[in-house]
Amino acid sequence: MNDRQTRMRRARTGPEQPERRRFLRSSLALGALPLLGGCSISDEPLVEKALLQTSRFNDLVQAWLFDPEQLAPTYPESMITRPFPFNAYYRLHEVPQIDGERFRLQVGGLVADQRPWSLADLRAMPQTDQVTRLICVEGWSAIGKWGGVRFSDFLERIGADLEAKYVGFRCGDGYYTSIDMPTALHPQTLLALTFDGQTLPARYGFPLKLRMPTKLGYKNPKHVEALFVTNTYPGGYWEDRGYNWFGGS
Ligand SMILES: Nc1nc2c(c(=O)[nH]1)N[C@H]1C(S)=C(S)[C@@H](COP(=O)(O)O)O[C@H]1N2
Ligand SMILES: [Mo]
Repeated sequence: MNDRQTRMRRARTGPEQPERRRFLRSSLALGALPLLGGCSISDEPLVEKALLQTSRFNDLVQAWLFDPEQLAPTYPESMITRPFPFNAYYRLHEVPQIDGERFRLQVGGLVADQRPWSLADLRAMPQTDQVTRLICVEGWSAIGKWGGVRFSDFLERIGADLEAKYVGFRCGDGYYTSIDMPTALHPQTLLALTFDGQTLPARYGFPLKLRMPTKLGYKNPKHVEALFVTNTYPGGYWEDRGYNWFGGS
């Protein structure tokens, strides 16, 4: 078999990582060039459109590269970053103070059981925790320990359509984001109720944060109040302002 045949076969049967990386690099270059060719740099709407198309193409490539069984690194508790950084689109004193007693998580869209969930209901589900690294595009990363309900367990429990494309999130501070279903079902994706063994503090997203070590910080919504399963692209706060939607790390 010649090189080209081997490559094509790998592409069909699921290539190993270096092959995938090379594909990623060349496809990004190929994706950008024809789109940008032929418009002057002063043609801003066109350039923006081309960049957006490239970013959406990048989403497809990242979704294709995503391995639902590949685990993100975990760390010993001694490596937890203290103090753990806070980040949001506003400053620390503006963090929403949510009443845990009155809190109900709303569940909607392509979901059989749309009953809202109290914190006690969520705490009664099987709990797990993990020490993982959060990577923020602003140029920092930090290791933390989050505990809570495995999100795949939760989605199964509410009778979510697991064939749907997206899970969208609305937050108590006006933030919103959405993720692909394969990432929602990843074994390390947690509906986090605790941080460092304690009730999730307000600054880290009380009462609920969706924690995914396979995605960049901005994809991890804090103060989650509602989630919905859908086939309609829901976007996100930073995604609608130009951040890449898939946002894998
Ligand atoms: N509700 C909400 N969730 C959010 C954000 C936000 O502003 N509001 N910022 C995101 C970004 S950009 C990052 S890096 C992480 C920071 O989480 P931390 O404060 O626990 O470090 O939260 C993410 N989730
Ligand atoms: Mo971030």
